[in-house]
Amino acid sequence: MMKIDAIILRELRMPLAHPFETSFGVTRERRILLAEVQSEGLTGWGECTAGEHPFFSSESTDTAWEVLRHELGPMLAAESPQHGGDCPRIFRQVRGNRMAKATLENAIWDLEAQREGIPLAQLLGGVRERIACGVSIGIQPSIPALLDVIARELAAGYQRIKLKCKPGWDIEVLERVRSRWPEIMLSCDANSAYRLRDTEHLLSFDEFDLLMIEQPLWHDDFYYHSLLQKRLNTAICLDESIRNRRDALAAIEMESCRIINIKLGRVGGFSEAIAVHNAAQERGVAVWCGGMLESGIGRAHNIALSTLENFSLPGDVSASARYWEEDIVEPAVTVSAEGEITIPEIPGRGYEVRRDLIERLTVRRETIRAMAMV
Ligand code: OSB
Ligand code: MG
Repeated sequence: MMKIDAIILRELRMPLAHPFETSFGVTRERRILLAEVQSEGLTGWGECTAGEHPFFSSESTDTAWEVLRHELGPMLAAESPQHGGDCPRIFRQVRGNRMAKATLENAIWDLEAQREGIPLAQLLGGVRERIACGVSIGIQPSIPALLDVIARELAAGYQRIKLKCKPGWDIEVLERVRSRWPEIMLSCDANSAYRLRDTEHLLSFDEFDLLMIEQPLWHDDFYYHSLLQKRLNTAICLDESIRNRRDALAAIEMESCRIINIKLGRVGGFSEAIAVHNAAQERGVAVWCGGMLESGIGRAHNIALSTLENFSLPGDVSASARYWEEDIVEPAVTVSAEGEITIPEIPGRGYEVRRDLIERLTVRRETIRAMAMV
């Protein structure tokens, strides 16, 4: 049993090293919500992957803060969980708010790994010593600017290039990239920027030998993606619409996609991420780990998750330096010239937290404790 002594919520402001543009907007600075869960002398950390605005999903930094502060934090503080996997039961009364839930559940898994004295990857059932890394490249001011970024990422060793796309930043971009690099592993991510009337246009993506096209249609859809997938040779990968194992089963059954992106926050934490992973594996569907511009804490969790067997495609799990001048973990996450991250062998999340830096970046904090017994 892990008695919870205190849960400390913080919001940090972290400017990105480079602005990140998707079909739904530009991010220049992250508002990162961290949870520090203290239990019997150990500290587990969790990061909320909600965006600054409810544009990727319905959660945002502010909604997650409220739900953590008033609902999930008090629920967890009143319990003494044994495993990270107990959290879905503890939080079952709260509907949705999966990114908020994942913040605390992942911190408990981190705590549990420390208590057991084993790496988090091992606690999760991971089998890899190294994971394969790709990059997600935002929409750029021009095609030449994009080509420069791609050249730099390939030189750094990344194994797969994913391009953010939208109407007006797609066919010509893919043509130019493919003609310069005919052989690279290439994919694109529309973040729901297209509609069914764009089907003919989307079919022309088949020319570019893409590994996949991620979430072309509505953020909450399976059916229309299945209609599109029937006509498209390129594999569809679903991101936004997969909220849990049942969604993964529905999408696989309906043939809405051939690949699944697993994000810890989007599915509500490690338990459900493992469940999605297993469901996909049993049905021969490959998965990879998505990213949400995380700080080193969320990144450490993504790295550990990516060691599970069916994470067979390079993830959007890249080096700290691509995002931050200074990351809040020590050592920073680095990627080898072969485009791999080596899994740390120390207990817990594998990266130390830089408390001094976190303190400097904190703009608000709140402590939650169990109500005193009367
Ligand atoms: O759709 O995968 C996405 C970032 C923010 C919101 C959604 C997405 C992304 C990324 C970035 O693609 C991945 C990364 O962290 O590098
Ligand atoms: Mg995506």
